[in-house]
Amino acid sequence: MADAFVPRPEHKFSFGLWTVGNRGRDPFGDAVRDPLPPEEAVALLAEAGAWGVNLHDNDLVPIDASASDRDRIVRGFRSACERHAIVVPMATVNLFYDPVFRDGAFTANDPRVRAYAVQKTMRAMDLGAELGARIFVLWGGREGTETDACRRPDEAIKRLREAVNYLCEYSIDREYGFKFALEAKPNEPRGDIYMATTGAYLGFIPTLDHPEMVGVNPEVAHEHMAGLNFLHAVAQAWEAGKLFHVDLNDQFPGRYDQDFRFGSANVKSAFCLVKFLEDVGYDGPRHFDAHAYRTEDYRGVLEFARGCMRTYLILRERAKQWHADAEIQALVASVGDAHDAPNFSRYSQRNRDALLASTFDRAGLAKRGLAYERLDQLTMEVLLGVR
Ligand code: GLT
Ligand code: MN
Ligand code: MN
Repeated sequence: MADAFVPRPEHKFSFGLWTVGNRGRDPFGDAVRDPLPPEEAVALLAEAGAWGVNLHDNDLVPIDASASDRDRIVRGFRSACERHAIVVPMATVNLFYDPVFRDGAFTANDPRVRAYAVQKTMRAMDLGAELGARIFVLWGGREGTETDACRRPDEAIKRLREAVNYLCEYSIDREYGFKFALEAKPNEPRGDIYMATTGAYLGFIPTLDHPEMVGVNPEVAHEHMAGLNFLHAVAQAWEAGKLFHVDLNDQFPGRYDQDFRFGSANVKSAFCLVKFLEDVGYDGPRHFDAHAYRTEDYRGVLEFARGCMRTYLILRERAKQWHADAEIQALVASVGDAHDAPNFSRYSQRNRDALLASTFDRAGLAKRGLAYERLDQLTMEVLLGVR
């Protein structure tokens, strides 16, 4: 693949151990791939050209490992990362797999489960810090309900706040320098998950003790599952200074969590997303939280990983082309070119009176064609490679 679409470290492409290590289990069928030991996952990612690897505590260290086993495993993993020049930008904690979390982790009704969840997260933070991670993702997959008779949802929010506040203090206390990135999802594995959308977390964060330490980790599939526009969620997070991380994958709306290869389902939304991230200069990791089809062996997994990065780079190239296209730019510029509009950018008595006294040619304004059909067609032609 000697072309312009070769991943480089400055692109900051990362994958979770659980992504390339996904064994193809689903609710109706068992694993189709053998386990991929973490050190081999690192080798596979290096071969694909990735920059970073992310992990849950238990992707690397089994939940019941002894302290000495833990240290041995971590040492081996660290040296594999060094050998393959792969960094660990983000760490997270598994608060969803073990049956103890069946009623939630930070929001569970049993205070012992809540305390265990916080303790488990503190240990996952120790592990992440040891591996050099500076971003800590919290995805509350089990924080939800099948029946809302079980607890008041506002109580769940209070518990979640208490836990995140505690974890921020722990990071400060240990001088880990973590930024927390909260990841929303509307449902699955719970019937409903609290904090269903990125927007919900953006409303929650300012209520925390250390809001400056906490942002979001939006995932394409999770907003698409809810039928929402992912780019709009990302843009709101970016504008609020809260886009600490991003989970790239793909998903058809209204289905179970598909976690498809980036750009493989909704190529136009993927294009607009890449264009946005590049336009604003998003500088964080571009993390692919997806997995290969169940039909694949590990060769297919390698192709899957390459495909995620390659599609991103192709779309980035198309975005540059879109910006350089004179006809497209003329159309974009012509939409907002009315210079005789009254100024209302900042409120003052003078411009209040001027605005109230203004007259508008309402019918004329409504008649002017905006040429978005042409604009979209040209955008599609850039995307389809015929311009
Ligand atoms: C899990 C989930 C992802 C989260 C991961 C982090 S785990 O695979 O589907 O969206 O980002 O906990
Ligand atoms: Mn997902
Ligand atoms: Mn995710």
